[in-house]
Amino acid sequence: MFTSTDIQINRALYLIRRSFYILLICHRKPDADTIGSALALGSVLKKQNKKIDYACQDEIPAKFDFLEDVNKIKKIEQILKNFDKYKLLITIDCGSFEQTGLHNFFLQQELKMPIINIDHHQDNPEFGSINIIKSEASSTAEIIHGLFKKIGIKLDKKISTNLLSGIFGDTDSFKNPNTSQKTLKATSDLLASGANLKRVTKNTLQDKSLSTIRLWGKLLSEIKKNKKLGIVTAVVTNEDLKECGAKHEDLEGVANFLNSIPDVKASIVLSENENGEIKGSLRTLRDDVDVSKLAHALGGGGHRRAAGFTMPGKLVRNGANIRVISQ
Ligand SMILES: [Mn+2]
Repeated sequence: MFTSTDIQINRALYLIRRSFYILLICHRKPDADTIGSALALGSVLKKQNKKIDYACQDEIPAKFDFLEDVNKIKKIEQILKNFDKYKLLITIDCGSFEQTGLHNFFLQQELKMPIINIDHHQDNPEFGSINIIKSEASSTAEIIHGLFKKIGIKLDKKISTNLLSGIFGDTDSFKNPNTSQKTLKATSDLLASGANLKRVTKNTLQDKSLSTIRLWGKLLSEIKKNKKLGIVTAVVTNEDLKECGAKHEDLEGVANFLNSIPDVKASIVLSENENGEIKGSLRTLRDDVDVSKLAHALGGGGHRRAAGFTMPGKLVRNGANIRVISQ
């Protein structure tokens, strides 16, 4: 029996067959999943004699330099000039059209080419012409691995390592509850195809700079726990970032780390960004907590176990306390 995903996959394959220039889009604030998945899919498409470009709104952080071909990912501005040559866009791990960064340049309806949207975010609004969404998958890399298997693509070392990086990143080294039997089967298959686990673990686990560790030290020393709700909160102001010589991206992983405390139900990391906004990152490891509900209530979104929101406002220190001033 055909499932609706099979139909979407067949339609996607048809679109790919008839398109020569294809643009693969990584989401803004790129992570290992969007980068590894895009590069893996891109190298398979190149083997099918397609002309592939990769683009991302934001600069790719240096910690991903270990991924082969990562230097081929361009900023969106660099590919705008000849944009109409692309006959197909494939968005990778983008939870919404805004996550692609393309909305800064086009309205979606202005785009002349179809979009294949491959993603695992639970609240993906299916903005593509074709949507291959599996919210039960640990990562987009896991979905793409499944697609390759289904259509009989042979994986080489490079493709396997890129996909493994995506899975390793999104499962937080297989620690997050999104790690399923399917995830581990896919991982095992990637290892059998030559994925370099050592390269992935080394580069993923030793990815913190001195300034990151300083920033973590500062915010960890000030965390607060709400005993009644079992929520731990950490707060970072722009001042803190400056003081530690750290960047906003250095906060990645803190919200997960706070769930190391055994009786914690969920964690929230509130941080200021340069645009006068407060960003909230919510994480839980528990099955009976859905942090996306709180994120939704605050105008954001995400998964049951990992969600976030952004709101205009400031964080103001008042002695040992921090006040959230929303605008
Ligand atoms: Mn992902």
